[in-house]
Amino acid sequence: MLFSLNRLTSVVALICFSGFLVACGSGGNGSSGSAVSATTSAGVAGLIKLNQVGFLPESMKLAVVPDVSETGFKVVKAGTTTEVFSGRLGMGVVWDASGERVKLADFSSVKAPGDYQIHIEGLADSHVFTIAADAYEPLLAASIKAFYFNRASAELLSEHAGKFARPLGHPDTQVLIHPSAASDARPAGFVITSPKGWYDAGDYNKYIVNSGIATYSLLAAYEHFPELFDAQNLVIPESGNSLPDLLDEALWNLEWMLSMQDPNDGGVYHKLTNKNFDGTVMPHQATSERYVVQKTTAAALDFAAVMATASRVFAQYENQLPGMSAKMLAAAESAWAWANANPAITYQQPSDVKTGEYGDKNLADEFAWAASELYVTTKNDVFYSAFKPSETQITVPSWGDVRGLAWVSLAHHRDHLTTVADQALIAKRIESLAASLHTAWSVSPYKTSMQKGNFVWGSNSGALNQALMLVQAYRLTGKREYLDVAQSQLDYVLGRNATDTSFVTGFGERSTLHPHHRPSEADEIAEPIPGFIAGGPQPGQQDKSGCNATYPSNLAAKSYLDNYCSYASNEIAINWNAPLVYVTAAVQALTPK
Ligand code: G3I
Ligand code: 9MR
Repeated sequence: MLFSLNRLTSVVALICFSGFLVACGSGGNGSSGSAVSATTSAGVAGLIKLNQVGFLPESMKLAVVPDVSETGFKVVKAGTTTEVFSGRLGMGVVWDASGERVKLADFSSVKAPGDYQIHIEGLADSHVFTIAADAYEPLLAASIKAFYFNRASAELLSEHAGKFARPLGHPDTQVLIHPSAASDARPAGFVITSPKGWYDAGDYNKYIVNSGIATYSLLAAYEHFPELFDAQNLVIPESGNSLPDLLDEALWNLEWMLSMQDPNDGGVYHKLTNKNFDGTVMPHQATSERYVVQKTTAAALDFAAVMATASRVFAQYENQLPGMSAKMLAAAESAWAWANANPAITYQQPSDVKTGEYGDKNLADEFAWAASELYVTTKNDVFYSAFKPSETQITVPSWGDVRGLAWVSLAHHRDHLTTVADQALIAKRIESLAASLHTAWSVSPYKTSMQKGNFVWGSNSGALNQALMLVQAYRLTGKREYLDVAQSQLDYVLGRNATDTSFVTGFGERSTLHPHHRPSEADEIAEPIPGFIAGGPQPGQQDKSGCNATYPSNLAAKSYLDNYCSYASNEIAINWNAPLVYVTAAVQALTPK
């Protein structure tokens, strides 16, 4: 629907609407008639691609341009021919991930606030983009508000959810112990209560492993950039209480996670789920029986890491939440003890359960992450040894590989660690990863640190988690290039990619419209719920046998299908939105004013 002649107007309306819901600033895209031609002409390969949301005045600003014979480009005021800047295009270079030869336009020196387009003779003008000091405020708010929209066990009222109001679904007050999770104290069929939490993704199940990295990333955003969140009003039910809204939102999931721990032994159930995925229905229409399934070592360790983190974050809110910080730390410690007593229980999907697995056979990274968070929170050197610093390498985080998060927390708290902490090693690990990502970016025709092999399920979260790690290096060293590469990764998910798509619903002139997200599909509202990032391109196409639509390309960076059927490229997920929150906040907080 947004690709009609009224496309631009509709998008602006949607952005303003999402702004209404999330207390938006003035950073939405401006309007212009000429941008309409950009997506009704030559096809995606012939388009100028850039971050469709925009830039801060001091951001690095790049666009990717098809390999045309023109050697120059102009920045014009949106919808006009009024030139504000002209520059030279780089050389045409082929990106193996997309099979395209492209040139680069650098307009970083344009800093005056306003709405602009890139103009190149013979090409459609680019999408309209904004330069503004508050360009990312609506995006930051909406990317957090998306978690509210994915709350389980909650009625969404119109005063908070606008037209996306919906009845309560999945109360999860009558959850059965699955035979795989049975114990003497809680045999199969025993009923527990485990409400709240966020739906994992486009499905309605709740998984501890994925909740772990998602909740941590939000808590890290708060720990690193509290000033951005302290006064933020997300228009959620808790707004106006004495906690920042971001922490209220995180607490919704933390309370659920706490209920997933068996108080009898400290073990943590791997997931709370139906036996089968729900159909395409609204939450209140999905009424299958719910189970907690198998206690696993990964669940216990991710739980321990997040509870240890939350314990130190909520320690400053003792008056508002008496006892909560201590309760979280005790929960972390008992989960840690359970994991050490049961160090190799990997997830085995029972034959009668068909939902997501988040199975992981390598648990060294989960042990390292839990140990490091417990160390940072308690300053007990035993946990530093358990972290095994010299053996623990650094990688870009994902749900199945969380060791990078351990280094993030150590680096952030480096001035408050005990003497056993190897400060040089912490800095070396962070910088070595950032340097390799910077090298990849330097040689990338699209100026992204995403390489062909990075296009796996949820690739957009890979791009953002690369940025999250680069941000740590910038915070540690102050080297501007690391911030610039992080900006590039944000640019990538907001439109400077081979699909010409801003993958965040409601943001950008051509954004994801049909995510694999049951509420967005079943609610009979044309546009998707705003603020969700789609998984993104990846060539696996595991969903194609069930899709009537065809992927436009098999190439890694172009293998993206904006269709509800495409759960392998177009689902949304909490662990993909969380680094969007983190990176948007970081870029906003760290870019020089
Ligand atoms: O890591 C390997 C990589 O080494 C290899 O080169 C590549 C080749 O395909 O595969 C990579 O593994 C992929 C992995 O995602 C990467 O994280 C697997 O093929 C791929 O099947 C796996 O997909 C997972 C998917 O569930 C299917 O199990 C996604 O990570 C995971 O995010 C996704 O999670 C689902 C939940 O199960 C249910 N809820 C929705 C959620 C999001 O789609
Ligand atoms: O909707 C499910 C999505 O959340 C999962 O990520 C995905 C892979 O596990 O599976 C989706 O469910 C599909 C199922 O696997 C196969 N039948 C079609 C379902 C989508 O409607």
